[in-house]
Amino acid sequence: MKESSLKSIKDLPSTHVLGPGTPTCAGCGALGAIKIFCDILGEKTVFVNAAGCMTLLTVYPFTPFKGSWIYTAMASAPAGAQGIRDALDLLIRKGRLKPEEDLKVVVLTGDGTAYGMGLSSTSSAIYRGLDFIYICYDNEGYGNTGYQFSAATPHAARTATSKGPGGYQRYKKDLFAIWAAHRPAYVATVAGAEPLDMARKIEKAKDLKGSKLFIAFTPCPTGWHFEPAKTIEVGKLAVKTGVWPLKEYIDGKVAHTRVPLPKGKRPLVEEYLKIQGRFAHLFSPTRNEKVLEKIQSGVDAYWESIV
Ligand SMILES: Cc1ncc(C[n+]2csc(CCOP(=O)(O)OP(=O)(O)O)c2C)c(N)n1
Ligand code: SF4
Ligand SMILES: [Mg+2]
Repeated sequence: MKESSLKSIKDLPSTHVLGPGTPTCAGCGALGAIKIFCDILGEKTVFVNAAGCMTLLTVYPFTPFKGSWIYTAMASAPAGAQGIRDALDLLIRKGRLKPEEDLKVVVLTGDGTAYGMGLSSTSSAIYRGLDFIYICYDNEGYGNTGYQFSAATPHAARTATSKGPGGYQRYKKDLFAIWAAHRPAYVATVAGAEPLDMARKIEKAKDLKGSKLFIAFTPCPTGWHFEPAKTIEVGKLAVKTGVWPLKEYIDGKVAHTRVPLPKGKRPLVEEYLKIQGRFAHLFSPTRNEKVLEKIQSGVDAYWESIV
């Protein structure tokens, strides 16, 4: 695998595919992450977009995506992608489309679809070896419908459907492990707050044949209850505290692309939690040491298991 030509964030291409005037909330982390995907993948793309906040970017007859865009139901985006891939292959085989005019098929969904409703059709698509890119922007809840919990919601977070004193009682699914277990061409976790790491991974994977999957950590000021100006800070803290590991799966192996400082030197997870209103009940009116300790030890155990 050749070394990335991207040495700093100044090297990132900007095609300004997405920009001001888009109908998302101020500080939307998903928008920033998707812009980087668009900039690196270029215009020769078909976005297959399941219902979610990012669907609102396209309001007929306008779209900020420079390639093509199609809407699908939450459960069936990879099935839609299969149809488009088959149609493109057929057109090329019949000589009605030149191979150099081929388009990349890119599924774009939120975590509600990727971790839950669309997991079955995704599993089947990877199993069939569908040549596509799947981008999940993970805002850890059903943002578009008022921020209900999803299978990506972290333990103890408050959402519109986990308002009780303890917040969400279940645990976030390990989607990276689920996808990697299918042995696809590529899987990565990325974060909008770490654009260079993200851009290098997209650049590395975009021309691989087969299923290529990205789970993008995308803070959501509206659902997570923090100031829109803090989106990057929240994202960076998730990486620095070890909450969001940056890693990739390729050729059957998992490698971490960023390893946080060792325990004792890295910031405590509570630095990340306390700047978000969805975890405010862990700090006020009294600190919930038991839950804070449980979350911290879960993160520590993860890094002990791999370093
Ligand atoms: C089968 C189905 N159930 C419910 C909805 C309503 N709905 C539209 S968007 C959405 C939330 C999707 O959550 P996610 O995939 O995480 O994307 P986000 O809204 O967070 O961007 C829901 C539940 C729907 N479109 N289809
Ligand atoms: S609810 Fe969250 S993910 Fe959706 S547009 Fe607003 S900030 Fe972005
Ligand atoms: Mg979501």
